[in-house]
Amino acid sequence: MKTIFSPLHSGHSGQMELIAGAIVPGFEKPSRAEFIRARVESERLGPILPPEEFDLSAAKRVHKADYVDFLPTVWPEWEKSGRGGSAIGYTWPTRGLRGDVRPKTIDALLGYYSFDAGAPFVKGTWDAIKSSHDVALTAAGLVKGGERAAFALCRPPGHHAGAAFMGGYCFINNAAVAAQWFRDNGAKKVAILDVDYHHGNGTQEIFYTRPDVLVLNLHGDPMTEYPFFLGHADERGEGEGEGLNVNYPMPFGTAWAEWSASLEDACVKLAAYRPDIVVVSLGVDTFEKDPISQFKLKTEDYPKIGRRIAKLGLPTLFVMEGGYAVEEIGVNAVGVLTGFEQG
Ligand code: 6XA
Ligand code: ZN
Repeated sequence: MKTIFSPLHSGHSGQMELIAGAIVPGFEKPSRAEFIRARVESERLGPILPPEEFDLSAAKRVHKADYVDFLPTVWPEWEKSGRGGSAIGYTWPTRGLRGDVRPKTIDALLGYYSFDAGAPFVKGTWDAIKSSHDVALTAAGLVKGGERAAFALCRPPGHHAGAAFMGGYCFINNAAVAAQWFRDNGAKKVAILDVDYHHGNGTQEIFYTRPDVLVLNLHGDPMTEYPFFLGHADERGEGEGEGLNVNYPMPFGTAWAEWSASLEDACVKLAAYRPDIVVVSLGVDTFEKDPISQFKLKTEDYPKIGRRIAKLGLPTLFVMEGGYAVEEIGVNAVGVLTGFEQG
């Protein structure tokens, strides 16, 4: 399997984040991608190739154009305002406030275009976002070109980013952009299987009323886990998308026996949908030693995930999402991929 990777991810570095009442160095850091790249090499998964450059037209098919156009302006505007550090919003248009009026200053716009303080910008952030998007589309191109699978080693991740908002380390929803690109390039139906520990609220929002993209999400129950405000089992899609959003919220402490039962159910539903392509939002923060997560998957479980996905027998694009136990992130992520190749 080929891996697409860009060194430009590393400019998105040194961000601070607000978590559990403290400002701390960002968990979503460059070494994550480097550990995965090193493991791809040492396991000889296949060649590691740079992305091609794509314009933002595919991104604007799933995100609002004004949101996409805002992203490259953030750091220049922040610098103009005389500040360094991390550009983060601090006021959000929640219930009872006007979310329909676009404000004017950078602080206000950062709040307007986000749902939390979890997507900070530094100087290299836009170039990293754009490269991550290019990585996903380049890998999608390989799958469309006939490869059985490809690995988009995306950083920053994407699944929390919605049509017009960032959050949770995510800016452009790489998996959603790739799914849309497949639709626009011949695929009639696409399925997105999100195995990251956190609910992919952005992906759900983007495709919620769509009949042509099935979204399946396995994740920590939002009653007690981030992103808290989406990801319940009764969210099943709407209108033409009715029945085509499937959530598997699971409690803290979930280990392979229960988690794999959800995966099995998701795979059965996925197969019944008969998509042309599968996009896997591949997070490995389900790992027992993940510093911000509460599931109990073990290193030996990750190849089994890959083998189950391989059994679907469908062209598959793996898009990297979360995972913060940096020492093991490469072993676990590449474990899924080698499991797929053996399956
Ligand atoms: C709270 C935690 C963000 C989790 C991001 C993640 N700021 N999503 O891993 O998949
Ligand atoms: Zn996650």
